[in-house]
Amino acid sequence: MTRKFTTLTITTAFAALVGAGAALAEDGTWQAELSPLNSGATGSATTGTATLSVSDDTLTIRVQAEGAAPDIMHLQHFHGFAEGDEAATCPERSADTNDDGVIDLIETEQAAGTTMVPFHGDPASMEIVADTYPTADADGAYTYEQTVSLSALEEAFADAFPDQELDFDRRVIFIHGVPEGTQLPDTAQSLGDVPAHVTLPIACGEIHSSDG
Ligand SMILES: [Cu+2]
Repeated sequence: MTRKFTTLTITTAFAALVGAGAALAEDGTWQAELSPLNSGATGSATTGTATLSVSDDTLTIRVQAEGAAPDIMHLQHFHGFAEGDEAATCPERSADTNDDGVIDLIETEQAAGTTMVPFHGDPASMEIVADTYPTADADGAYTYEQTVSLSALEEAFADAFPDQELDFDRRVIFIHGVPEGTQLPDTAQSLGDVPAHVTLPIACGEIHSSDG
């Protein structure tokens, strides 16, 4: 009698585990407090809050930013390491390895890894170059909100980064972009043909689960 009960309990527990495993990411909420980067070069301190909420197959991404350069589009993404299980961190002052006074996109890579998921009109497209990133208002503020099919994003992410899962807890969020014509050192590096003023990081925050 006792044995039968135990077997049944284990079977039920196992079924529950398998069921939970079917969803790659569990429901929950993650947050990042965004702190200014390169404010010496930009002349303003960009701050903000990003929230990622997963409910069933819906990921809702919200970013509220202020102190960004007004009236221009701001690239924003989460970055992380494409290999291994290292957690990305926001770059410190010492990340300016060529000592030109700015931490450019390439100089963030040692601490934060690579550009992963864009927060624009279609994150699951994984297209980094796009014109649907948010634009700051005349006061340098913007609110971005986008819902994404979690399964579509996970599929696209797995194609781009075969050894990785979304793993928000190991990622950081960057906001980029200063006005064209901002005086940047010639040594400021960028991504491919994209001008350095577009990708210059202006805020960064590490993502943490806010579910305790
Ligand atoms: Cu980025």
